[in-house]
Amino acid sequence: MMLRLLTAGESHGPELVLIVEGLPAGLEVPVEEIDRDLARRQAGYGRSARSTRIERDRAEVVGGLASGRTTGAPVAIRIVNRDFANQPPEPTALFAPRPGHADLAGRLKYGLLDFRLVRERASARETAARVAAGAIAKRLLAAFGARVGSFVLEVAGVAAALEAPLDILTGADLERLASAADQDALRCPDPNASDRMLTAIDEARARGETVGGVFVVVATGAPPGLGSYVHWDHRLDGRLAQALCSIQAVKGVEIGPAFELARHLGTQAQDPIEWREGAIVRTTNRAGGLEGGVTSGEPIVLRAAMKPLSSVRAEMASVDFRSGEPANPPVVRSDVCAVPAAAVVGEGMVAWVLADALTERFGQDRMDAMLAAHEAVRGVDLPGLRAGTPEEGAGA
Ligand code: EPS
Repeated sequence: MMLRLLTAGESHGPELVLIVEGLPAGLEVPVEEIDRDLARRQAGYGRSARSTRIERDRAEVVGGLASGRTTGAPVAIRIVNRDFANQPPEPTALFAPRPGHADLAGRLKYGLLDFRLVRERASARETAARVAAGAIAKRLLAAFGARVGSFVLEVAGVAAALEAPLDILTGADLERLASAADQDALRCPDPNASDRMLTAIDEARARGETVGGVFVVVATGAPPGLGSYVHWDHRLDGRLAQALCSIQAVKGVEIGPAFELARHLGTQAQDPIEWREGAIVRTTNRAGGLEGGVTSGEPIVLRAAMKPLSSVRAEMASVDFRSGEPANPPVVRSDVCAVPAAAVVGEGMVAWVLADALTERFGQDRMDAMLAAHEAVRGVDLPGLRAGTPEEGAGA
C-alpha cells in the first residue's frame, strides 16, 4: 500500500482536514474538480437541512500543489464546516447512546462518558474529506484511462429497472448509467423508480423513519494487472470491499452478481475467455472485473448495501447511562436517506484503492515515469498469442 490518506476533524468542529501522501509529482489537480465532487456528495434527496442548506463544501488546498500540480509533497486540504458558527460554546452532553451508531462502541473502546464526543468523529460528515481525496485519485486514474462513476440501484425497497443485468452491460453502458445518475436527485438512472424512491423517502420522513438502499460503483478502463493474488492483503477484491464497507452505514458489499451466482452451477458462473482479432474478449463480466484479486481489464462493478440510517425520530430504544433508566436519545437533525451521497463517497473510496494499486504497479515518484511504465507493459502480456505462436517460451 503506497498511498496514505489521513483525515481529521469533527462533524460540528471548525473544519475537516485531510492529508494525501504518496502522490507522484506532476499530476495536475484542478481544485474545481474536487469541489464538483464535494457538491455531488451534497446533492442527493433526503439529506438533512444541514447538508443541503448550511454546508457548502469547498476544498482549500494548503500544501502539496504548485501551479496546480503535485510536487511529490503531501497534499493538505481544509474543508470548512459552516455549521460551526451555529454551535453553542458548551454543547449539551449526551448520556443515552443511539443504537446502531458508534456511540456505545466509543464508550466501550475509549471510555468516553459524553456520547456526543463519539458522534462528532464517527459522523459521516467526515466522508467529505474522503470524497476530496477520491477526486484526486480519480484525476490520477484518468491519466491512465480509468474512470469511476456510481448510481443508485435501490432505495427503501424500490429498485431501478436496468436495460440488462449489470454483468452483461458494457463499459460504455455503465458510464452512461453513471452520467444519467448525475442528473437525478436520487442518482438513479431509472426516472420512474426515482420518482417512487422520492415518494418513499417523503413517506418515511413523515413517519419519523429513515431508509437505506443499494448503490453501484463502476470503474471502467482500469488497467489490467492491478492488485495481486500472491498475498491475501494484496487482493484487490478484498481491498475494495474494505474501502466500501468503511463508509458509515454500509453493511454489505458485492462484487459482480456474487450473491446470485452463489445459487447457480459453475458453468453458469464463468466468463468464457475468447480470442478475437488479436485480443482477449469476455462476453460476460460475472467476475465484476476482478479475477484472482487482480483487475482483468473488464469494468469493475461493485454493489454496496446501506442500512437505514440509525438516527430515527420515531423511536430509539436506549438507556440513560447516568440513571440506568430507559431513555429516547434526542434527535436534533438527521438525514432520512443518504444513499445518493454514499454512492459518491463510494466512488471516492474505489478510486482511492485503484489509485493505490496503480502506484504499486507503475511507481509513484513522478507522472512521466509512471506513464512510461504503463506504456511498457501494454501489449506485452500475451506475446505468444499475439504473434500466433505457441505460448511456450514466449513469456519471462
Ligand atoms: C450525520 C448526521 C447529520 C448529517 C451529517 C452526518 O448531521 P446533523 O445532525 O448535524 O444534521 O447532516 O452529514 C453531514 C453534515 C454531511 O455533510 O454529510 C451523521 O450522524 O453521520
